[in-house]
Amino acid sequence: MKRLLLGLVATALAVALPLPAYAGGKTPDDLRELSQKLKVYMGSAVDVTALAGEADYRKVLNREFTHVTAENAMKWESVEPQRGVYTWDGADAVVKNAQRNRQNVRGHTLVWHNQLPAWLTAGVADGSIDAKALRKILREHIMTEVGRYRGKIRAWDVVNEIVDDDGNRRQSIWLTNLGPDYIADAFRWAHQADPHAKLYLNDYNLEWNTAKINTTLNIIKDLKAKRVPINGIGFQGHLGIQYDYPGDFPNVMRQFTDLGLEAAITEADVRMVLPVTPEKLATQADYYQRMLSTCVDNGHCVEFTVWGYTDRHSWVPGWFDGEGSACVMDENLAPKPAYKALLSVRRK
Ligand code: 9MR
Repeated sequence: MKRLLLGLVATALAVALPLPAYAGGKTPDDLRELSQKLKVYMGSAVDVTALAGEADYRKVLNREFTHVTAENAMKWESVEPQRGVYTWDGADAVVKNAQRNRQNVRGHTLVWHNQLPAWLTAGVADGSIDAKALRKILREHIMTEVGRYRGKIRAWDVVNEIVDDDGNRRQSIWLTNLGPDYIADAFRWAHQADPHAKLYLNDYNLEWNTAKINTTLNIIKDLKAKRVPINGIGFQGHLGIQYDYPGDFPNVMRQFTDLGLEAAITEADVRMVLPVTPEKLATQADYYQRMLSTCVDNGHCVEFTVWGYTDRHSWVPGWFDGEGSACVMDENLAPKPAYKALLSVRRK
């Protein structure tokens, strides 16, 4: 009888107690703990000036993240501003800081149409660099940069934004001078320079733009058929709450991982038209959470990187008039609802 009563009390208690907030156990304290729990790297782009000069920025970066990408410091104009004159300080600082803080590194980016050094674009424009010379210069660039960080970079964005929004291959100096094979060449050279790095194709609007998706899928199939060493697909993940959430993203990601690639969300941010309101922050939180869930649920998506973790250092206000607040922490590094929403994501 006593036992029965105890049992009844226990049952009543069990019913009365609120359900635990999360089925997967206690909520992680920070993104680093979440990363371990999800088995997905949690990354951030790094502003090298802030890394060097702002102790609070550095502290939070190193506490929260298990993966980093140099926001600008590894781009061609940063590492070779004059022909043959290399400036590795910023890039080295990111890699060194990562090694000290158990962070993996994404190398960004080897072949792009933006942030090229002036000597290169001018030389191509005035004809002093012809196609043959350009191909040699590209090879040299890839071998030098990838070689320098051999063994220290988990994944490279080998080619960035090579398809236009209309689904055509982008008419960059690479395509127009070297023809479409520059892509295969770039992957092969990168592989030669660091055989263990994962080699990615990275692009924006790839979460939803059908024309871009289809062309990119075809490029990858073609590369695979030619046994070109491509390992990953990067979805940049630049979203804005004034646009509908790209609800088909899980299927899109699946189409790519079905080709045998790993996936990463490489530059996530969710901007809004200012001013900030609690409603907008709630929508933003939902977008961030859905993006991370898409990665986690896919099973082949290994990294979720935000394009800057704090509104103090974000590319958004400088690029979109009247927009901002795109990051998971505010200017004072206080967590926004989006940060908490990320912490609540679990593997199914
Ligand atoms: O965040 C970067 C910003 O500081 C630079 O001024 C800009 C120049 O092109 O590049 C930004 O980063 C871009 C990234 O390298 C590639 N995908 C789009 C990112 C936002 O523009």
